Amino acid sequence: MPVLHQMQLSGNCYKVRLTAKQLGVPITLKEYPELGSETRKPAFLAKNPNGRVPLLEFEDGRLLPESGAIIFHLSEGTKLQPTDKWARAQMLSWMFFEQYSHEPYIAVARFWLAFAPKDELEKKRHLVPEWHDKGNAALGVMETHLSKHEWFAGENYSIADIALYGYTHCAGEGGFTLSDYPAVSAWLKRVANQPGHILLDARW
Ligand SMILES: N[C@@H](CCC(=O)N[C@@H](CS)C(=O)NCC(=O)O)C(=O)O
Repeated sequence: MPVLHQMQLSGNCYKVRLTAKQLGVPITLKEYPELGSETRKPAFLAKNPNGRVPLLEFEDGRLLPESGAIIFHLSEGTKLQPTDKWARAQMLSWMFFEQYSHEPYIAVARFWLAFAPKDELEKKRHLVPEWHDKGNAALGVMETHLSKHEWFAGENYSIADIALYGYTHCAGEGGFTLSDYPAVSAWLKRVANQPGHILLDARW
């Protein structure tokens, strides 16, 4: 069975657990502490030189890092990816948006404000306004799209929704006010109502 190297509280790892659960793909979890830099030690770097989770390790030894690539691979040919060529391009477009314009601000604000040691946070405090400005800009882009569409790619729930749900649903922990975004808030409920949905902190 593939092993997901992961941290339970990471939204990036949650995307993989949610995708696997909704597709019925069996995986086992290997947990790493959120703090302590375990993923920067030689044993882990030998598996992922980028020193980050999620990392999916297959039984034959193949290793796949990056949440977007992992959920894309797991869901290939399933209901979680559109078949229409344009909708598939839209799916990837939103997944790249999540990685460049959303996660670096919303996930980072959440980590430092909700989980990092307070003395470490103080060293980063000057960056918080920028994280909030850019994170709110990303939420605004999502709000505009969701005011006119039910889902991010095509007519159905897909891995683009999972990728964006990972850190949007818990953005409040990073100091964002989700009630300012009614279309995003309604979409969060639609995602949470999908069959097989699991919570970020659900035990495996
Ligand atoms: N782009 C990567 C980001 C992965 C990432 O930032 N992982 C964090 C946890 S959310 C991590 O491994 N942090 C530990 C470290 O950087 O040492 C993805 O989407 O998988």
